[in-house]
Amino acid sequence: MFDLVAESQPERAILVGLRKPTQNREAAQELLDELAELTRSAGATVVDTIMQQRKTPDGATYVGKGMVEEIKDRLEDEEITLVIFDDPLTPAQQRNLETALEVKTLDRSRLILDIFAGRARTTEAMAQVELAQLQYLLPRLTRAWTHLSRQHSAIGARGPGETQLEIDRRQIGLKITTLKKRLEKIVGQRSLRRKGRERMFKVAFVGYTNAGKSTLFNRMTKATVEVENKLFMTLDPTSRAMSQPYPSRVLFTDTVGFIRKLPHELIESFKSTLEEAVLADLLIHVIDCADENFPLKVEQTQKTLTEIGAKAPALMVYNKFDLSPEFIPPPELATSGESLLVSAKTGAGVQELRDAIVQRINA
Ligand SMILES: Nc1nc2c(ncn2[C@@H]2O[C@H](COP(=O)(O)OP(=O)(O)OP(=O)(O)O)[C@@H](O)[C@H]2O)c(=O)[nH]1
Ligand SMILES: [Mg+2]
Repeated sequence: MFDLVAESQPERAILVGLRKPTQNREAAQELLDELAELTRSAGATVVDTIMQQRKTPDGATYVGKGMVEEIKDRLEDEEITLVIFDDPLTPAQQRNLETALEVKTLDRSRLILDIFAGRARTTEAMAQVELAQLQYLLPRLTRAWTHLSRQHSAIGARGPGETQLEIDRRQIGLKITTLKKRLEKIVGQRSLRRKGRERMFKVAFVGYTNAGKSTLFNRMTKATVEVENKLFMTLDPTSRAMSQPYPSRVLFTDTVGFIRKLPHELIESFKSTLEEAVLADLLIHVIDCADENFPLKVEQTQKTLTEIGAKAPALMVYNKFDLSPEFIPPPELATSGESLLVSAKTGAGVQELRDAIVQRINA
């Protein structure tokens, strides 16, 4: 993947999104703002954002021809090294845009994959991210990916009747198989470890990225998971067993966050990690109540939970209450239980959350 954090200076990026005529401006802008957060989390600087109103993306260049010209004009003036599009680009769009703009172009999926690649620390996370990257790359592998085809050493390097493109595809296919096998092995070890925990009451912290899951997890378990105001800080689940003040042993697990337009390759390859939420007896759905767009993020989280098959009841935990003391939880979002207000930062409401967990265990 691209290294967005250049040795010396961060890359300078322009972000481009589309707004359907039926979509309201705020909703479209909010997705672009989130793309900006993602870009910053990847280590690049956002110079500008562009939104074009269109019914559907242009088949050849995503935005219209005129807009391509407009973007191109701005690249030189502002020393832009990167253009990021908010929707998945087809291989053809990607190629045409890169030819026209003569700078690196990425889409949201690839940017998220890049952030995940930069954050992965454990063998498991690294294998999961690599698998997702290769699965993303495979259908996009075309002759334009010249860095993969060794054109000048073609003589002798070709198999009988095989083009370089076919060789590349086959090698990626083999790598995918190897990675899947390696992950299966890791998953096997993990389920052995799970055996020992079967009798514990399992609580998983889930929610949109940056909601404060790790901060709350740390406060409740005295763990020291790394916390930062960046998207996708946590990739690997961390678990802590606690006895006091609970009636039986409770296993708390902090998990990876969700986002809108999460590449399906990532959900697919992070299956074993997401399993922590699937096996939980209780979900703590952490929500940033200081974020005015929280309802959309709650909806996305619930959608992803359904998609991965996590069916445990959820406590709706509105975090960052210190930033928004007037906040009142909307009852319609609490689909399977009560809502609580907490501040992981100050500790307000955390005792009530513990009490609610005790009640659930006793029930
Ligand atoms: N003011 C305030 N800030 C908070 C609170 N809880 C978390 N934060 C901040 O929110 C940011 C994100 O916190 P994390 O705990 O890393 O969030 P997360 O949900 O684990 O995020 P990912 O792992 O990236 O999905 C950090 O800058 C925290 O310091 C809170 O109760 N109040
Ligand atoms: Mg986290």
